[in-house]
Amino acid sequence: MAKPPSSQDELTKRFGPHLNYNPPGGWQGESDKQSEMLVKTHCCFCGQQCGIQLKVRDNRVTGFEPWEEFPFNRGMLCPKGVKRYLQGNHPDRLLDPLLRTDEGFRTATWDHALDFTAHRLRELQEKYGRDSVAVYGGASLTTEKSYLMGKFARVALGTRHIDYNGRLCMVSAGTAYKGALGVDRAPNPWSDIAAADVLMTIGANIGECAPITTDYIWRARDRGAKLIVADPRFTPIARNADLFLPVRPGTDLALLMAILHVIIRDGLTDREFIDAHTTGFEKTAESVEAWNPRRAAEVSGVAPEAIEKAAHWIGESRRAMLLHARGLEHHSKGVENCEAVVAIALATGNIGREGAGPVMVTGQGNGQGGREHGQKCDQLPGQRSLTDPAARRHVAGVWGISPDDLPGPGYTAVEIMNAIHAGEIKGLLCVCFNPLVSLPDANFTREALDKLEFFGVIDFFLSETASHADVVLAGSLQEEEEGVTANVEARVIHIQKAVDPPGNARRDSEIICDLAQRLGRGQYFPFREPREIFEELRRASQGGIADYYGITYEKIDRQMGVFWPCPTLDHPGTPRLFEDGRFFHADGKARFMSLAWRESGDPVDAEFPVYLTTGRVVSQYLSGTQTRRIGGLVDQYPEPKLEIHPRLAEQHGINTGDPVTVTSRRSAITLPAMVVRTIRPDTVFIPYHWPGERSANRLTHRTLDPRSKIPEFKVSACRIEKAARAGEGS
Ligand SMILES: Nc1nc2c(c(=O)[nH]1)N[C@H]1C(S)=C(S)[C@@H](COP(=O)(O)OP(=O)(O)OC[C@H]3O[C@@H](n4cnc5c(=O)[nH]c(N)nc54)[C@H](O)[C@@H]3O)O[C@H]1N2
Ligand SMILES: Nc1nc2c(c(=O)[nH]1)N[C@H]1C(S)=C(S)[C@@H](COP(=O)(O)OP(=O)(O)OC[C@H]3O[C@@H](n4cnc5c(=O)[nH]c(N)nc54)[C@H](O)[C@@H]3O)O[C@H]1N2
Ligand code: SF4
Ligand SMILES: [Mo]
Repeated sequence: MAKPPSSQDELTKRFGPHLNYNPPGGWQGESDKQSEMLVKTHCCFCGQQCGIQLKVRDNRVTGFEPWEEFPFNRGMLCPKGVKRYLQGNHPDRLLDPLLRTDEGFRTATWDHALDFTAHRLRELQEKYGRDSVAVYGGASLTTEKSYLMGKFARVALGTRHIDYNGRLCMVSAGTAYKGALGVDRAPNPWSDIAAADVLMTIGANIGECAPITTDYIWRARDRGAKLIVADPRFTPIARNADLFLPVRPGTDLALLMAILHVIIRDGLTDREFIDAHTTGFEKTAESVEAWNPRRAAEVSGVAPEAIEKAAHWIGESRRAMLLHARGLEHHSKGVENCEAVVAIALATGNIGREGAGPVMVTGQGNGQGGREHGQKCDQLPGQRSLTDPAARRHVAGVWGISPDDLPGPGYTAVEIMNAIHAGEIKGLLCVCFNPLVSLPDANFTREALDKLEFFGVIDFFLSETASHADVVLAGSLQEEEEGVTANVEARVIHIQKAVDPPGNARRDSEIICDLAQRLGRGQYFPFREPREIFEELRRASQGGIADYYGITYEKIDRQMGVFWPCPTLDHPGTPRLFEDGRFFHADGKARFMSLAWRESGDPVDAEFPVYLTTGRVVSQYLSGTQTRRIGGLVDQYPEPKLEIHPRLAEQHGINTGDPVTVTSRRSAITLPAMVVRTIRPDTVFIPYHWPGERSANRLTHRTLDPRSKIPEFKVSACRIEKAARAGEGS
């Protein structure tokens, strides 16, 4: 079947010029206080999940007010939170299901679209086997919807292939923490950050990507805390750092091993803690023995003196926290990188206390909750393992099926796309995921999508990926369905339904349950309201690691959030993990992992001598489907630019604004240069929020971390040259 092009321009041409939408009447809409209602809920974007009050009038979200009492952000919002309310009534909202015809998409009735979707999925399974269809979920979904996706794949479709976009995000951290500490969660509440004496951020652009966390760091700084920042770019938070470590992309492991080396060499370890609460220290110590600061400096580009200083500040402090995000984790050694951070915290006893701990900064809105209840290819609800017989029995019992009917672990997100490309997987249902923009090696992704015999999408906008679908089911925004999410601290919070979906769009969970019914499995999906899903989820998670049994919507409202684990109704929740010195492994001990250096999957050489790294800017969110449509955000950063250091720019005769062609081993794109002193001279940076010919992911590669299966978004090899004009080279 011929698939249409998916560039943004093409979409605009076909679906109207609404990409830069400013509402009539200004940002706040009209204000008729009489009929207005304020709904206390949360921002739909990043993992901070800031509290916000949405203004609602006539079943429409018309503006917002700060929610000063919500303890996490105390009324503060970043530019995306301020503008998020503009999505609901956006002219691009999908108001009906769309079916592909020979003339392009046509609106269809729900009956027709759902019948067609169920029929095609079953047809493919009958012809090619159950595992010939796969499901993609997403971590912007509420926890109820995430739970439903896992159950839908395994019970309604009976396929083992379900995974989600958090595979591109949190899994290196998750794998490392699960292995070392027995649990995949940031161990500390964010109030601990303000109480730390030494803070180190590693590969985390806090100012732009976790904006509210900046406030916690400033509170620590006000008390005299020291701040260390490790990043190839001098990001906004670095301006106030006491020590900046300009690490070369892909070399954090060398840097961290040397920090641990110095801590051990100089006797800064907490022997008592290590002996009482951990195993494996000697092997880890051995693995870093050769990594003295001089050797690490050669690999990482960070001066030996700076490494010594960082090691001493951390090792001499009883309140050190190490915060890391995707700059550390988007690597083919992303898991080892995180294991090194955890090892430094364990070796110095900086864990399980106020102001002390290794901390992953979760990215997506429900990045935490979305990875706890079964949409990961290897997990069941409650962060249980799909291969654990007891876990299978428990969850199958709650679901009313035999454990023998529960499929085993399936492919991860990139592996699913690889299997589609190879012709092994023939059908895909994609909810809340825009893989054409967000997976590495976008040309490969496009080829794969075009091979699908059936492709269904549930989204509220026609994303670039959705434009390749056979059927697009018009789903709901966060504020159109009640539920819970878990923020960056694992604080479970209550998303309120503010309005109904517009037009004929439907709540995501209704769509999934209706599909299950049409697949002949309706008896397992009797849910009319998210609350009913949550009640089942509580039981399915009971006794698991992420135990939600003691959480109710009412308790969340009373406490302004409940931190899991929360095993009983009278349990207050667990803001800080490991306070009793016990970790989540059977023996109660934390595990040191041995560390070993290896090169990235796409190394620089004479032909591709420059490091390319990719990431974010403050005003855009992920694949940009949402923020590229919001006026006031898109204006702040309307197109991707190439950040380049003056020294490298000069070598190529490049000035700010010049079109530059960036070529990697996969492809080439051309985009304007932005010459800045805030990046290493051997590295260039491109934000990845754009599709098509300006997509950073045309350049990236599909190397995965062997354990977490995360792609290596943070380091590719490239070469650059000044282009005659924009648009060349793609
Ligand atoms: N504005 C905005 N905020 C967001 C998002 C968004 O799209 N836009 N997305 C959310 C999501 S899902 C996520 S995952 C988070 C991501 O949050 P972050 O991980 O903080 O953001 P990134 O820009 O992906 O990368 C962070 C930093 O890593 C650096 N870096 C690159 N390579 C390396 C390396 O090899 N080592 C080290 N140490 N650093 C490196 C980059 O220069 C960058 O400053 O943000 C969340 N918040
Ligand atoms: N080069 C490069 N690539 C990257 C990264 C990078 O740093 N560099 N970062 C990676 C990371 S950390 C992440 S998290 C991924 C994210 O990548 P994606 O998950 O693909 O990004 P999103 O934009 O969140 O895509 C979600 C889609 O779901 C829709 N959606 C949002 N909320 C809902 C909902 O409630 N219901 C429904 N039905 N649909 C919804 C949105 O409209 C959008 O089309 O990108 C990854 N890709
Ligand atoms: S920091 Fe994150 S959750 Fe808070 S307003 Fe900004 S995007 Fe929304
Ligand atoms: Mo992410």
